[in-house]
Amino acid sequence: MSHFYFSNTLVEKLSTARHVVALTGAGISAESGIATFRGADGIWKKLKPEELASMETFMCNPDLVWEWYEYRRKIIHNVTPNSGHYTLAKMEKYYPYFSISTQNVDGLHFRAGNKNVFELHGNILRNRCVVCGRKVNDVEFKKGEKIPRCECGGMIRPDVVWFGEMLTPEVLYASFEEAATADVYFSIGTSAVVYPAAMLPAEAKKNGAYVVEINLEPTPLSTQVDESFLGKVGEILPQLWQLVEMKNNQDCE
Ligand code: BJW
Ligand code: ZN
Repeated sequence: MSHFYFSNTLVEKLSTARHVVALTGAGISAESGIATFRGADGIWKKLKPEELASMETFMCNPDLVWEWYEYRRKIIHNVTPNSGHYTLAKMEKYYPYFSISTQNVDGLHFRAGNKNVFELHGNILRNRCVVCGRKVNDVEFKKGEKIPRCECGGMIRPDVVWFGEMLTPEVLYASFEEAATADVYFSIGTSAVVYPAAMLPAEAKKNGAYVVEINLEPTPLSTQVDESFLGKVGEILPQLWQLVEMKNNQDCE
């Protein structure tokens, strides 16, 4: 376990902030055992999911896309949240206003106990009809079987956001609102290359938030933030939060 140095400024800002927001990406779930998309061992190195996660591929080859999602669902089903997720759950309890805008579709923030979560790219555990949009939860697909169909005849697809598709407007609007009003904004475990999510930290900064990045490696965002920590979120965030809790306990004495 590495030990990190945190500035007094950051600890002070976190202990006095009223509104804290975190943008999260695949990196926060990596320590739970879910592969990231673009990191060193990212799944997209082998499978080119930029192509898999598209309506075009789904329409041409729905079996392949369903197979990929069923594979990932099984993994997600068998993992648990990690210390990064649990620290964000503690933070939600502490602040008057706290939210997460997540690009992850794995639902682990909810499983860790967070309630105020905006799922920018949907949720892999849900499905919907490509024709009428009806939400369908319990469908299974096994290799070699027919693609699940809705009552209306349309194909069922995972309820996630693929490239070229609009994010749910209410979720996107709320995430921008949260960014624009945050005192401290975290960008955690995201390569910050997928838009419009990648615009959120800049929106926060423009509106006066103190912006903090946590990632294994530098990203296009790193030079724009107030503080950048290179390492595992499951180590950095609990250590930082412990300092904030210690400071608050001292201030109460
Ligand atoms: C750790 C760690 C540890 C590891 N601790 N860190 C503006 C400019 C340019 C392009 C566009 C633009 N606006 C829109 C676009 C197009 C496109 C886009 O962004 N393309 C770019 C790639 C160039 N965007 C879209 O199409 C979006 N829609 C849209 O904009 O609609 C409007 C519109 C529509 C039509 C016409 C015109 C406008 C939709 C984007 C949907 C993205 N969907 C996916 C798949 C979701 C479903 C699924 O899961 O299957 O979302 S793609 C994939 O990338 C997934 C992720 O949520 C997303 C982001 O990835 P993330 O989370 O950052 O993961 P990684 O793997 O990239 O990074 C992990 C990081 O963690 C790494 O940095 C590691 O170092 C780090 N890490 N372990 C800390 N332990
Ligand atoms: Zn339908």
